[in-house]
Amino acid sequence: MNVTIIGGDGFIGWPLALRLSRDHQVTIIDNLSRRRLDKELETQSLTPIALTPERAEAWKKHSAININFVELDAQSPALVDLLRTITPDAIVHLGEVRSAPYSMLSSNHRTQTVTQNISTTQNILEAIIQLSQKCHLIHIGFMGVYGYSSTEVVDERVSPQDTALFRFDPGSVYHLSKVLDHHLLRFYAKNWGIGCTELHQGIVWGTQTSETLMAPQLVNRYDYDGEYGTVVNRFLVQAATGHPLTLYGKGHQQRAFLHLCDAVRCIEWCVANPSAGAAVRVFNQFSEIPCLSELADMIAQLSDARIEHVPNPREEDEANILRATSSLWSHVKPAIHLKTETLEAELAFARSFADSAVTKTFRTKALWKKI
Ligand code: USQ
Repeated sequence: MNVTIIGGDGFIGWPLALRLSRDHQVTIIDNLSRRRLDKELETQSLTPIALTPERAEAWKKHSAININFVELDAQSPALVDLLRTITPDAIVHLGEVRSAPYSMLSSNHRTQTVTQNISTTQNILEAIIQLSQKCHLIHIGFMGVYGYSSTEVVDERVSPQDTALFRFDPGSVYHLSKVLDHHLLRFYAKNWGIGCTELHQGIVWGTQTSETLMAPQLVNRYDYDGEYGTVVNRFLVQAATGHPLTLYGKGHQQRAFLHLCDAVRCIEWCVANPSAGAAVRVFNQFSEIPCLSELADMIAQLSDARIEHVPNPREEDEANILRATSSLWSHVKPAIHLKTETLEAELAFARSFADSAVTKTFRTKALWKKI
């Protein structure tokens, strides 16, 4: 298959590009905005990531596989002509501003997240309807779109005729933009017959996959700062650098999690098994739902780190029960779980780069109520 990954230079996009290129012809389209955001946030990936052409060159050297890279903003009108030359059978859309705290930093960040994410998704859908061939769109949504009440979250296929909506209750502007994306996908599927898969992922943790481990220049990015770092990877770097683990509020929040290797495997399965016909197929994608204080305890025990109950910068229930299932489990069983041995290996990896951590970025600047 011919597969285009929009946002293929990012945290999930890069390891996904490497994996898919083993069986498919892969093109990365990326505007490299995630790298520029590091400058704005005065942080950097814990791991020293190579420039995109250098990464692709290193992959070619180690695997003899070519990955095409085109630097382009997927909001650009030039996207359609580019896709006409690529003729993709599938597009994986990871090209969005992808952080809940970042989206809540200020009025500008809220506006940027909504406008950029919605216009990118719509431009991709517009481009697909101009293509002369069928193209399956895989969009990455997140479990956070459902919110965290006690209602069970099931995934399902949504036919173009369905008028019932999922029960969405986003907790950040970023998650709100994913809800708006969902409506775009449904409308384009209904009206133009586009086949879409939407993956509602849990919080992805871990950094490396078997491919990114093959050479130092292939290493994946590792975010740990207060805006782009997600909770497990943040706790690991905090523990690795001898800092307290910043548990927000009571820590009785339950969240869905997934290791990066399993995230890549799930997307790989969706590429190989497209959604049939005109519909939005929705899968939840996670491996387990622990409570944050359990996670903090596990990492604290491995490292002797102290747990600090930081006043919660977010508007969220600090003691919820999340009940969810995933129909994707009957096709792809998650293989890596949040347990002592796996966290120990991740902690050792974080320790090997601990000297390069910019520890002043551990504190978030994103306050949910800020005007
Ligand atoms: N938390 C802490 N301490 C920290 C950071 C976070 O206790 O230092 C808590 C938060 O209050 C929250 C939970 O950990 O209750 C998860 O926070 P997170 O930053 O790891 O994840 P979240 O804000 O939900 O959003 C992140 C990414 C987003 C992705 C989402 C997956 O910003 O890219 O979509 O994870 S999900 O939440 O399943 O939708």
